[in-house]
Amino acid sequence: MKYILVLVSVFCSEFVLGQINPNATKETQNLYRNLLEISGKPIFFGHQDALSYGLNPDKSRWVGDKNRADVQSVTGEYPAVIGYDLGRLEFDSLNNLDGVPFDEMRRNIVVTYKRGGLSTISWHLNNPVNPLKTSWDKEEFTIRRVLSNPEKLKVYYSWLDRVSDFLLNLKDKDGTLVPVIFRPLHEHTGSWFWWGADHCTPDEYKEFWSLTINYLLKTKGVNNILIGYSTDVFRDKRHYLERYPGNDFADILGFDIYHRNAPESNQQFSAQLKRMLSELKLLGAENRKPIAITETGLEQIVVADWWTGVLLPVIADSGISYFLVWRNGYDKHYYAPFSGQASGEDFKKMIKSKKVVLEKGIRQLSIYRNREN
Ligand code: BMA
Repeated sequence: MKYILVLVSVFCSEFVLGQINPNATKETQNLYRNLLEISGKPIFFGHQDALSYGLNPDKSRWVGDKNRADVQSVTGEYPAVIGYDLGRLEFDSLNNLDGVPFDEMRRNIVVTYKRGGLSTISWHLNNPVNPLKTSWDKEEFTIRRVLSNPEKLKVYYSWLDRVSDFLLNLKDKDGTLVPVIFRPLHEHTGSWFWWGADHCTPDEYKEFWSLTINYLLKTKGVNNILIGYSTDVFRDKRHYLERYPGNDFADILGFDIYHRNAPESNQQFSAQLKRMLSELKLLGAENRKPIAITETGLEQIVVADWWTGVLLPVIADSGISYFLVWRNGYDKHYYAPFSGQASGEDFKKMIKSKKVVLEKGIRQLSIYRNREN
């Protein structure tokens, strides 16, 4: 019996090889294993802030309506993946940087888990060197200054304490911790955030990243997160890995890419996405990590058949676990169809293809269960 147990545990630990946190909760380990196993067959559709606000047919905003989501009013189903952002959790703010109450966020993450869906969390945090400045205010060499100044580092750790509290409070009624993807310090191949490429060296970025992850996982014992690493557009494998902190510090490999200047750039976008996906697929396979398009979208979806005409042909066999489109913020800034929006029919066509799924598709796959049994 003992022998069998040892064998089973060896097999299991080998099976989750690639996941960085050996102390991850059972549900979090299952999630990792299932994402690897499903590997994009089917792909999960995700939408940022889907349950928090959106647009009415006349493009005025709705905010905080219970059980409402734009994709749901188009298809009858909630997205499979929902994105959230913790920006402003650093302070005593009740709402995040886009006005979403943190309490509501917490509740929606649990509701999504109960529904069998997945939540992913980014963090547009302010600047620890000067907390009045946002992610987009580029104080010179913030990371270097935080790493070399114990006072600033203390500020940053106090912010991570708040993030840990938030994550460790994601519990269902039985007290089970809800697994989520945490995706910090994103789009770092670009330079629009203070942690971006022009504002720190690769070594500084990596050190800052590993300090962050070690603090969350080891010091704070946040065992219900998978860590997402996501660049912005990258030139090649070398560029993708230039600031990669190593296989012990990231669970999911992804990138963010937006389609701009459509329809003129349709071909160009497809070609670029195709190249990046084929490189990501190799990286995922080499490192045994699930892969994803962690953010994408065409603002205002000005191409009515964008979903099946531009996106789907490129992603269909890419092996990505999910793609997440950005938020339906206001009349000129939206990325998912809402009732009356011109790409709605085409979006439904994409879901009909079964290559991309919403709420029902992800629920059937029981991503938090050990599906071997
Ligand atoms: C950006 C825009 C901003 C928003 C930020 C963080 O892409 O949507 O309006 O504040 O993301 O969600």
